[in-house]
Amino acid sequence: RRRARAALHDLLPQLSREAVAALGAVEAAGFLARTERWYADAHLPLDALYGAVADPGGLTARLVRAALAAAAARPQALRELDRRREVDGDWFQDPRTVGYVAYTDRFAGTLRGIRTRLDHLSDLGVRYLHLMPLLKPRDGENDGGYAVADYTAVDPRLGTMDDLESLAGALRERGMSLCVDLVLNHTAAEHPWARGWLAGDPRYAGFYTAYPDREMPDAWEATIPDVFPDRAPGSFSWVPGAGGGDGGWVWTTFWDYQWDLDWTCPEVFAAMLGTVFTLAGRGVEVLRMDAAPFLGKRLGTNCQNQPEAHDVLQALHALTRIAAPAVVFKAEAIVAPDDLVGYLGAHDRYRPECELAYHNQLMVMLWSSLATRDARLAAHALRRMTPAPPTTAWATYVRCHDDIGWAVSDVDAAAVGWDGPSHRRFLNDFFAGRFPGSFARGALFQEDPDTGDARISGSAAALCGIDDARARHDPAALDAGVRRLLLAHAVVYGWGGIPLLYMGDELALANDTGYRADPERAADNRWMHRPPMDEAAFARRYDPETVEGRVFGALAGFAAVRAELPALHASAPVEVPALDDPAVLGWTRRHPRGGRFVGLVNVSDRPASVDAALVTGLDTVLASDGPVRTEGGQAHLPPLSWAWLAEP
Ligand code: OTU
Repeated sequence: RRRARAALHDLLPQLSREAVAALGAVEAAGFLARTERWYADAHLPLDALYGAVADPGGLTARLVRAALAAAAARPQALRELDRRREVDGDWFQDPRTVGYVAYTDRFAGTLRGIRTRLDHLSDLGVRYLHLMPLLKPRDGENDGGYAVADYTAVDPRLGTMDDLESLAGALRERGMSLCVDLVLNHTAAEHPWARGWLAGDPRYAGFYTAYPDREMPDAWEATIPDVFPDRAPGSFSWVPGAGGGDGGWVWTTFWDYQWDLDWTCPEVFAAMLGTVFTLAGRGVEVLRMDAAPFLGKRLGTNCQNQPEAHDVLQALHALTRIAAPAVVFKAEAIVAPDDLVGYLGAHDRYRPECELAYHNQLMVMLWSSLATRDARLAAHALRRMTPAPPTTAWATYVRCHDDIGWAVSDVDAAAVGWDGPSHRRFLNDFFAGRFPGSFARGALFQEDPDTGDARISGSAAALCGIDDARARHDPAALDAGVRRLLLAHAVVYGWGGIPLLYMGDELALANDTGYRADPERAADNRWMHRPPMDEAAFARRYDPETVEGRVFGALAGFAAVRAELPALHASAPVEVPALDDPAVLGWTRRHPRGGRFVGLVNVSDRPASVDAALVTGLDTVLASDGPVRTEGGQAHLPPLSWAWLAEP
């Protein structure tokens, strides 16, 4: 830290002159204040990452100058946004913030087409729009856009960079922030960096890793679990011509056409920082840091959640604060609960990192509770999690575009008397519809023949029992399915943080089978829960007599009620009380400005109750079945019901 301070001291006089020349005196004052605030947060992780191969002071100074150039190139409207965010920097923690996630083509055809859907987003209270990967992918299979061939161009099927910029502006006028993916761990094999590296271009030396024989790949693979065991086992792929000789084993954690960047190379860091600045300069406000856990590799480990992954994120984050203070980071780290909070900066060093991270533990626990009709595991696991730091927020969600991996810790399972592996096996059987009496119609994803592990695909509606009930024409089962879907969203919207609504879930869209006819997608059943917008279902959204109308109306209501509850500001800690009835998950929040909040859901098909003391003095502000009834010292919850209560 002392050395970082000394390096900053040496840098400042010259940097001040450069900043005044580039930005003018007024803007320069802000830039220099940000540099002073964030310099050490960049220097220290850069030193940890690259101290052995580069002078950390020199490297940091170079990158701060890149931040200055990015600040100088920032359009006026974004500079105004920067000023605004210096005032309302907690916008992403605000209970008015609701998120929506969609594939541009499946939602609206093109980036320009998104304009026609803005009223739909406003109806749902959306203030944050994540458009799934939209940068130019490789031709052919592209992993849903996660195999990027050019970070500086938009997929021509969706539009252009100028379209992206003007969409970001249109969203901003509506108070909506645009979130875009940044794939950090790998590029497509066709990306210019990969082509340059393969051709021996010195500018890309060290960008990727190749080994001439199996010795090192075997050593690494001994402890690295497979991400895609059924079609892409192992973490290396043979590439002719790689490594300067006949060929080499190139690091490919995911599909063989996705080559892992080598983050031990400082030029990779500089190049990716340039990408961050490009997207920020177009008006992207939230960067979703894809596959964040995989950035640091250490022999003998699972090569996830290593200290280097955090160093990379922290250094990128600090430099982005200097260049474009309106921009926030969201970590995509779908990992075990104990590893998760680290991406929000709650690790041993407590350095700022991402402002947002996916709460996959809450997501997994919702599905586990619905399957078992028992909330004890959820209550236990959620209660013992390290709280999110008060300046950060969870992105809470019921369903995302990926498979569901059962992040149930063996310790948590044991605490409620269950066996971790058997419970995970049960969840796969249940959601694949193989367990007797299951209401779910999902499918196994990436079943591993060696370990028996698998994950689950399927739309939220299908996993809740709606598809099954529709197929059987069973109105009671349909009602139960709709209740499950809404109950899960009642938790996600009431937990605090940004609730993310996945396109189609507001209309309870069923599993999509269309992908099977497309050779580029047929082998990846995650496409069953990435449907195109169903225009007929969309047209029914205002009709409360339809399933679509019921779900849409309820979710719009959740957003409207939530917006008025200061206790749902993400800075307030969430607590999970111990309740007598195993069918009930409860959570409480207290905000100094907005008093107490209690959320309750009954995940079972029978009536349940909790001690009325928990809700004494609170009003029901939202509920599935009218105000919560208290009687005989108990508060009563009908089957598959939800309720939010708050201090009047
Ligand atoms: C992410 O997911 C994306 O969400 C996926 O759609 C991509 O296929 C993948 O990266 C590759 O770019 O392992 O099964 O902890 O869960 O990065 C999906 C993070 C994944 C991983 C996540 C990854």
